[in-house]
Amino acid sequence: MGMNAPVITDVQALEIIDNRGRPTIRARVYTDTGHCGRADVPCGSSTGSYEAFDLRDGDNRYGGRGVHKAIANIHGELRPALVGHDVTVQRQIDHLMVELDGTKNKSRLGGNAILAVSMAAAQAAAAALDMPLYRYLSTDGHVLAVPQACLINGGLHAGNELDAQEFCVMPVGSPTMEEATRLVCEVFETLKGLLERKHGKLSTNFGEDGGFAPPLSSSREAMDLLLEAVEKSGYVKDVVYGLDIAATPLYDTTTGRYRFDGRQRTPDEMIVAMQELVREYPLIVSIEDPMQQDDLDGWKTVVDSLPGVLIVGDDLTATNVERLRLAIGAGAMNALLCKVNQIGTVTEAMDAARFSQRNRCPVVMSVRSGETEDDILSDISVALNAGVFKIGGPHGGDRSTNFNRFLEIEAELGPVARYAGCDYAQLA
Ligand code: 2PG
Ligand code: MG
Repeated sequence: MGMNAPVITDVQALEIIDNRGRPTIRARVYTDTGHCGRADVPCGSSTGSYEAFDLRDGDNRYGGRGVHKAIANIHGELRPALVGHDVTVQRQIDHLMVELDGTKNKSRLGGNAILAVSMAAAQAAAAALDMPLYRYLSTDGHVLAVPQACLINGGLHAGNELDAQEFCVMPVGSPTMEEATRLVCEVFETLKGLLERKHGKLSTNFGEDGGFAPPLSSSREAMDLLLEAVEKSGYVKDVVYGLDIAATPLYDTTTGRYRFDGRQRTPDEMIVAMQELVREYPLIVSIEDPMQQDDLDGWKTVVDSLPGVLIVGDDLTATNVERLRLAIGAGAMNALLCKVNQIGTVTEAMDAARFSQRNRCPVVMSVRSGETEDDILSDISVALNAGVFKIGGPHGGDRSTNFNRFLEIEAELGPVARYAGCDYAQLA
């Protein structure tokens, strides 16, 4: 920016709660133009070990999950370093915070503290420049990602016996985000009715991704229900499917076995299980974390044996360019799950996404299981022209918020907007 660049005048943070009733950070960045940017930090439950450090108090409040220490770091260290800084140079702001932390995984100040300020600074800059955030982050952002909507939850996100974590619909045949959203919600309603009839009312309770958590115990039962709900809703031609196996927590390092779909499996048997699922359900176009995060050879076999299927790295890569370089170099993945809090700054998350896109691995933006009503991820998705957005189910304000921001952006962009649709894997 030129001589009159807007400058940061204050940074304030507050402990708030997320959708699970656990504490998280809300930060505000203020500028000398009278503007303010606000952001809340998400949090996972099926977290990989390569993620940025989530700094928690470890005392008797909230079972040790309080964020007072992280907030003290924002006020005591990040605030003085940033006051007076041009708010419109996101890369410099993020770099400065990473350097100040000085550790590899942001464990000194906390990845959650740094991310809160990083996102709030981006919002403040966009506000000060009177631009929507997606436009501030990229002059070319115009793609509305296919929402990968998790309608059936299992794994660590549900109290049922389903081992795989997420069974999702992807409305690739819809012409617009507006229609894609309608499709997801109509299928969700139909599924509710089906579950009630087949498994009783209790089966329509919700899981942690905003989908249902019915008492199922196999991937086939979950897939059959999704297929039936889509058919009954009249959308057979428009929908493909995505799974998140979230295999790392299913893997027992002492026995070297996975617990999956009712039995113990060796890594080879796990690979076969993935191949069988795709053979039986050829409309599965995306499988995330099919193997545990350190089995690069296993991942490569999955990639090689399932051409045309996105094999998406989440715990494997943790939105980290170094991990990505390793995984892409090993041929162990062909798509990236991008979660901003895995790496801890907006700049680094966007760098990881762009690195992935340059290497012909499409980007799936993603929420966490622990979210607030913050909708920043939709703007980042549009800025990156990401092809898919793993958005959760449509239940709860923490889930509807990103759908609603997408709808707002689509309307605002008008004829320039492009819904990714069937090109979800081709976009860079
Ligand atoms: C995942 C996410 C998405 P968590 O595994 O992809 O909901 O779960 O945030 O618990 O890591
Ligand atoms: Mg995952």
